[in-house]
Amino acid sequence: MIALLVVDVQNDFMKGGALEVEKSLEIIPIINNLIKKFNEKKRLVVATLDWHPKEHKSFAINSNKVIGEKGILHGLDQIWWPVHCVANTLGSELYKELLPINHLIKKGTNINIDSYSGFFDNGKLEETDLNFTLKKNNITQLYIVGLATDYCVLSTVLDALELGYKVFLIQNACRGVNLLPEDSLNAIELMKKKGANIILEQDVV
Ligand code: VGL
Ligand code: ZN
Repeated sequence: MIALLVVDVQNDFMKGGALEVEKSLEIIPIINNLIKKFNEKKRLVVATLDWHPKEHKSFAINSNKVIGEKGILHGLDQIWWPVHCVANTLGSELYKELLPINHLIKKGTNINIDSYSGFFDNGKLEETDLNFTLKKNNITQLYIVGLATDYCVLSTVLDALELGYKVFLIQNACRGVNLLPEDSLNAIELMKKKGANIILEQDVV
């Protein structure tokens, strides 16, 4: 069975949000087309939500660091982010123009460790319900879209491949942070090298 996985399409990553991803509005109609198509075919649609306590240590201000710089958190490489996607705030809600999605998976809830992938935290210490939900629905193939290409989409795709899913990354339904201008293209190359099929929305049947 096939599922659509919508990664972190939340207000804080959209225009005017705390961690705005450039051109992220452009992917909304594309993702909505996909949601419509999947709903019509009675296929599963799942969304992940970046869902941080306000004390989260990935926020520069909570670790006495500078936004955008690199450091170490919980023994792992970390980029210091602005406060974003605080649980139960407007910024953490799914973008209002996105069609409704029934299955929601929250991640990033442990203050001491960041969580880019929808499956595990960055240290693979804890697991979300995502793999369980997919397995319960006999999903073997994943179409993945959303934000951000170079962080949460990348990590989610790599974990999905490791877990044995056949993965289709829909390139025109993703946008990246691009701290370095080439980050998203490098992420796409890496996903491809690891076995993801890089496609466009038009290719989805
Ligand atoms: C994300 C940075 C921090 C993402 C989440 O959704 O890609 N990026 N938290
Ligand atoms: Zn985050």
